[in-house]
Parts: sequence; C-alpha cells; structure tokens
Amino acid sequence: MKQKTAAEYVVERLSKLGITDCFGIPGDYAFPINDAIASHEKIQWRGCSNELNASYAADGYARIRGASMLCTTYAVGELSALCGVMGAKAERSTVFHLVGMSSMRNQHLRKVVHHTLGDGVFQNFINISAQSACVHAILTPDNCVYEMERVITTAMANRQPAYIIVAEDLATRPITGPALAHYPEPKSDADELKAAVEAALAKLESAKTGCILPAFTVSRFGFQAELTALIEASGLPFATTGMDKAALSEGHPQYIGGYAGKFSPPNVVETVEGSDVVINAGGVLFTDLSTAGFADNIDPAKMITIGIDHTQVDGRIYSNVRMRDMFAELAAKVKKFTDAKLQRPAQAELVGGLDDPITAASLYPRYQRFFKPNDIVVAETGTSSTGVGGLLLPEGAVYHNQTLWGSIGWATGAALGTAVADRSRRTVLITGEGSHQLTGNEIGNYGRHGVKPVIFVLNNEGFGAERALEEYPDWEYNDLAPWDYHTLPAALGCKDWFTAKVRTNGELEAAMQQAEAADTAGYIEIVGQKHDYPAGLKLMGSRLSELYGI
Ligand SMILES: Cc1ncc(C[n+]2csc(CCOP(=O)(O)OP(=O)(O)O)c2C)c(N)n1
Ligand SMILES: [Mg+2]
Repeated sequence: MKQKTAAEYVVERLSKLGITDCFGIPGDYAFPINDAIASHEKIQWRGCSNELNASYAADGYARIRGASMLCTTYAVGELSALCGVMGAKAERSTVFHLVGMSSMRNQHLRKVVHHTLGDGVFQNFINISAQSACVHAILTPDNCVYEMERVITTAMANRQPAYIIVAEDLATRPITGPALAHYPEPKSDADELKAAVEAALAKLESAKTGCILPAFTVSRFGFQAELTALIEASGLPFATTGMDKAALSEGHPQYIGGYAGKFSPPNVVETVEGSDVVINAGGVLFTDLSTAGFADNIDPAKMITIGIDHTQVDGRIYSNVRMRDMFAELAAKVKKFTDAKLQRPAQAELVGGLDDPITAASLYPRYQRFFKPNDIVVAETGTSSTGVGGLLLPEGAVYHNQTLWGSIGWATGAALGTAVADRSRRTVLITGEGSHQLTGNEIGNYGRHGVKPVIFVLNNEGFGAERALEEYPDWEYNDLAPWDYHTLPAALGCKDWFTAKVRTNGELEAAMQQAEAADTAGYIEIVGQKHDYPAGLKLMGSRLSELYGI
C-alpha cells in the first residue's frame, strides 16, 4: 500500500474522531491539505464565504459532534479566523485548525513571498494563531504521527482548539516517522479521586438540602448521561446560569429553572442560595452576562466544585481528578435527598393580539411554542440571547450561544456548523439583524451544503442591545444600512427556501406554521420595534451601568 503523505495522514487521523466535514477556504499554501480533504472518502469539504464564518461554523459543529475541522491558508486566512477560534477556546469547543504555509525551501532561503510582511520571516503568525489554541504543532513527515497524538490528546482533554500547521512541500511528502497507538483518555489520580469523593460524600451526607448547577462543560465533554445519573441518584434539583442553559435537558423533572442570583424566580433563589450544599458540576463560570451582572450569591463554603480536571471541597483542591470520574463515583455512592422541592419552571405567558405589532413581550413566548423536542437552538448575542435565554426549552433541545466570548455574527456562522453536524435534528437560528450583517453572506452556503434550518432575523432598526445599555440610545453608531433581509436567501442562491417578512403576531404565527410544514429551510424577517427590549436586557442594562458606570 502507498505510504500516506503528511497531509493525508493528518486528515485521516482526524476523521477517526468521527469528523466528517471540514469548514474553510482554500489557498495555495494549503492546497496539499485541501486536496487531502477533497480526496478523502469520509470527509466532505464545506466551503464558507470567509474564514471568520468558517471558524464559527467549526465551533458550532464541534459543540454537536465533539470535534471539528477548520482549514485556512497561511496568514490571510488563519488571521481572519482568529476571533472565531479564540471564541472556541474561551467557550471550550474542540476545533482542529489546519493551516498550510509556504514551503521550507522558501523559508530557508527567506524568500519574499505573498501573505508575508516582505521580511523573510515566516513564523510570526504561528505565534499569534497558537494563542487561540490550547496546543499547537508544526508538522513534518517525521513528527506528524506522534505529534498528532499529542495534539489530539491535549485538545480533547481540554475541549479547546488545536492549531496544526505544515509547510506545503513537507505536507505532500510520505510520512517517515514511527507509527503510534491512539491517544489515551486522561485518567484521574486514584488517591486524589478517592479523597475528593470521600470529602464530597461527607459534605453531602451532613447536608439536609442541596442542589446541582450543571456547567456548559458537561455538554462540551458529552458527559450528560453521567451527570444525569448523579442527579437522579441524589434526587436533587438542578438549575443553570445563562451560559450553562440546557447543558442538560430542560425537560428533566428535576430541572427547576435559570439561576441569576436575586433576579431568578423565588423558588430558584431559595433552592440555590438557601441549600446546605451546592454541587457545581463542571466548573460554572459565573460570568457578568450569565449572572445578571454578578448577581449570583452562593456561599463558597457550601460548594463542591467539580472542575474539568480538579475538584474543590471545603477550600481543598484535589488535583488531577477528572469530571467524569467524579460524576460516576458520586452517582454510585450519594445518598438520596428524598424531600427535595422540585418546582418546574413556568412557560412564558402568551401576550399580544394577532393584529398587534410584534414586541419583545409577544415574540419570545411564541418562540417557546415553536420549539420542539431535540431542536438545536442557536441564539445570537443581543436581544435574542437575553430573550431566548429566559425560555423553557422542550425535552432534549439544546441551546448554544457565545455567552462569554460574545462576538456578534457568531450565531449565523455557528448554526451552519450545527446544522451540518446533525441533519436529523432541526437547527433554529435566532439573531438580530445587526449581527446578521457581519456573517449573513454565509446563508448561500446553507443552501449549497443542503441544510434546512429555520432562521429568524429580528429587524429592530439597529444595534438594539447597545441602545438598551446606553443612556442615550440613538447615537448614530447604533444605526445600520437598511437591508431587505428576507430577500437574502434568494439573492444568495437559496431559491427554494420558505421566506417571509412579518410585522404582526398573527403574521408571525402563520409564518412559523409554514416554516414548520415546509420541506425546505425557512427564513423569517421579523419587523420589531426600535426601543423595545426583553425584560432581561433592560435588567442587564441597569446592572451593567451600576457595575461599570456605563
Ligand atoms: C464582533 C463584535 N462587535 C461588536 C460587538 C458589540 N455588540 C454587542 S451586541 C451588539 C448589537 C447587536 O445588534 P443586533 O444584532 O441587531 O441585535 P439586537 O440587540 O438589535 O436584537 C453589538 C454591536 C460585539 N459583541 N461583537
Ligand atoms: Mg437589531
């Protein structure tokens, strides 16, 4: 059998992780990798409109599949992808970023070639791109086999991006290095694990009441079954901060709602802050935007924090203890809290007459009724994430938003990735029009790659979320060019899509029904009101101005 080239090996190795698609834009330095992908029988090339969009798509895909592939060219391509890959690092999404660079021949001769600064220096962008990954490698035919194992092991153990770069002349050469076994799963230190479990059990044993806060990492690592087992064995209620929304199904009978300190429903505040013990399952980050401006108020002494690779109980850190092992051990040994209060969250009340214009108050309850079990809901930073963040999702539905990184335009790119990652589920994208202007050119690729999401674009005449945060909302920098959004799919090549522009609640409901019934993708432009925001955003505005004085 013909020996594989370095580029072919890398692609083949990544395909073994279950990745079947690669997002990106080709370039001459990356041709060897592009060719290896295009000729690989199990990997489909998923061309995007620009590298930023591709990086968002790769993030979305990795959130559903566990890992993804992104391929860009040297400097101009990789730098364009940087914001998206950095976001994947912040939000723990395993994107393998493959980059092709100029040949080692050119590098040794310090040739002045395109996509450089003309100074004969080739490694300056590697240092920049590597910052967006948790691990990186400069591959050669000799090191590519063992370097790939190192890179995969580290990226998977952290659920963060890896940056892999190879010179074009080396990428096409047959591998010469030794063969290796596959990457190992990280293991807990047995003594530390035992001690952490004992400490956690003792704390749980002495508690009368408790609750669990699942973190977003549970969904990124795919440990939902393990944590659900612990939740069911303990009988404890669970709640989530904004960033962790739907990390476990909100249809679970023990889910009691969203937690944002004193701004949560009274039973959630009472349960989370009043319990004797709180299991922080996966390392909740309690960010400004996920806790209504640091409104969380949990006594740290009550917390058992099970992080990705360490656990903390009563101020003591147990190192090299993996999250999954803690969940499994505790599920097997925890006592049952038999009298836990399990009050389910309420559905948002339907308001607004059918002939009335669409407002924030009337829109979000209608989304809630539109969602169906197992939907992949992707919400954009802005009024969309604050509105959808407050809705109860149906059984098995997942929710994705860039709560920490918060780069607008992400959702339109990421939803392409989630839709490609799982065609058996419906992706519902909910975005503001300002964010959509950053990455809306990606719509053409939704059609090209044959996915059928339902896309809602709220047209509220500008950067609503920014207006909501400012004392004077109407600075000209919050205005936008008035696009004719619902005509975009056709203009971008998606001729058969169901599209609509709706102004009243009745028109919205009718369009939702048609989108649901259509066998095609749907794109609904919602004409909203300029100074009308969901309650959560108004609250955030006042909290942030208190905190930061803006
Ligand atoms: C890349 C990037 N640029 C700028 C911002 C600042 N920003 C946060 S929200 C927002 C406005 C979003 O407006 P739109 O998408 O129209 O949503 P709306 O709130 O109006 O529904 C902006 C500009 C950001 N978060 N990310
Ligand atoms: Mg807007």
